[in-house]
Amino acid sequence: MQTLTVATTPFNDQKPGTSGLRKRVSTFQKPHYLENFVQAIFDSIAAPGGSTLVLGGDGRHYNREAIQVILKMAAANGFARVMVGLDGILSTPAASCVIRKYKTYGGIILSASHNPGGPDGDFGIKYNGSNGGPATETVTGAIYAVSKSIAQYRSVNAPDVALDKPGDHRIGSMTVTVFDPVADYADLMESLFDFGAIRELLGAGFRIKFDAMHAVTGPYAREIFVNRLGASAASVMNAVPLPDFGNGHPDPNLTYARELVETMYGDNAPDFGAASDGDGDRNMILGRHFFVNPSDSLAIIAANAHLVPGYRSGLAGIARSMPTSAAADRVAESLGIPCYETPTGWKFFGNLMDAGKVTLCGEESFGTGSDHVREKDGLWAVLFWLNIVAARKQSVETITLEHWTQFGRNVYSRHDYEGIPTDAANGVMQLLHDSFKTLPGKEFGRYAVAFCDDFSYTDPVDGSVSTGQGVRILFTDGSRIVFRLSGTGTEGATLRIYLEAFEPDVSKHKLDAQTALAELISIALQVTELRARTGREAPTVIT
Ligand code: VG1
Ligand code: CO
Repeated sequence: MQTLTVATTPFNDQKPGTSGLRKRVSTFQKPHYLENFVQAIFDSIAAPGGSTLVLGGDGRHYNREAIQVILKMAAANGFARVMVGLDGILSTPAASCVIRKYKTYGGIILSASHNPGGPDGDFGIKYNGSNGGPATETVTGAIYAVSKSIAQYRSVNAPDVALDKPGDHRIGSMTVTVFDPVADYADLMESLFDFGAIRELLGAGFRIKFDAMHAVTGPYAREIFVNRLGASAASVMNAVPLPDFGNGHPDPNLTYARELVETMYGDNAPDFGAASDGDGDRNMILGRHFFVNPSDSLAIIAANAHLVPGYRSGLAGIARSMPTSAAADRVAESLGIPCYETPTGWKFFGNLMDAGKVTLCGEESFGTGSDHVREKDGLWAVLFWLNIVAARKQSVETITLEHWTQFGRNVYSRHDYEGIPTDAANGVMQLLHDSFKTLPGKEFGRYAVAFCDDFSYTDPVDGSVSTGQGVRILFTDGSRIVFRLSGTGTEGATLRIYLEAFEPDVSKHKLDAQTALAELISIALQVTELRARTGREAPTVIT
């Protein structure tokens, strides 16, 4: 087989963001764009000859084409085997599971996660290492550096591989193994949770609704909920992965998972609702007429972990991203275990899990997971909740209210302003930085600013430092507002405002979060001059 060395010139915009490189499909379709980035990955990771790579994606537009390109490049770069999910499908947590189970060198995941898909939508690519987790900032920095000076990439002349035919195929001396993307993952779930108890719960008339949002989790949810747990086929909606996600926005939140939300808040609603995102690593948990905030979900999972077989022996620790509420910290304190605060993005949890410092991790952005893999895991979180409900025989709402009664409630909300002009967004962040000196001591109604900073993190395992991870304004009563610019968008800028206030008073626990946080919301608008600077009257998404 002839190896081709193709001359190329660098693109200047291949810096991986919060989770890999995300761009418009049309950008990835530019000649050499994908190839350059893949070669930059291969050059940076320098896998020894004979290594195995895992490859798959969330099924979005351009998934199959990209896989064929990457397979040929892997052959030319000396890989002995690539394991590809059937039809090119592999959820992000399943990819992590397979990398770990088969001890491969690493994997390439094709996904832009919750971003819309289709020819006019987004595409994405990221590299995960042999621990199954997203490459650390050191590795993504190296990839970016190579991408800026790349002069050639390697490929081979070979026919496309039939991704719909399970089994071994060959490209020259490299084997391509097309495998069932669901089985290993479903087996792992069955090893962690009490499937017997959940089956009994569902058999006793407990009704669930899982929304796969026409994204990758459809086949996984069918196998797990319907085939293995006996739920009715109607329990899984939008279960067929589509390249454009049915024109939807595969982001499981109250805005974009509207169909499910309407079902769960409607008449005769099911007992339990959940949804996942494009690549299957996020989760939204709903009870009948009830929404569980993701920060609370992490805390409730931690507080109830002793009820779940895979976690009965106890938790080493918990980690949460900085903007995630401190609800989990309260649980960690009561369990006598450490709680770590990391920057946004799952890549920061890997070292803590590998070092055995934490068992559970979570982000406010509908991401929860544990050391069973090295990614956040949507269906895992759904199964965790079902296991808790089966063990406690209480509704989602009762479990949450009882949790708040015991620990107090960290009232929480995130306001996203999507697609604002980059200049305006940078101006807002600059204004906040400029206010660091004058804000402390300032009073806004019943709130007084204690201090503000731009969060930086020193990894306790490898000592690496990540700066500029989000502006925090902390108030004297422990409330806070956090401001960050998104690192996953592809158009303009997205400003995220995270609001949190602690409410110990049980009589106020049922208050709507927006009402309870109204004062903080208005402070956030005031200190950012947001309306004047962006012309926006309201957030795009509130969660
Ligand atoms: C967002 C979330 C972050 C999450 C990241 C990847 O990043 O806020 O918590 O880890 O998406 O999730 P950002 O930079 O846009 O705020 V996924 O499911 O898109 O891989
Ligand atoms: Co995702």
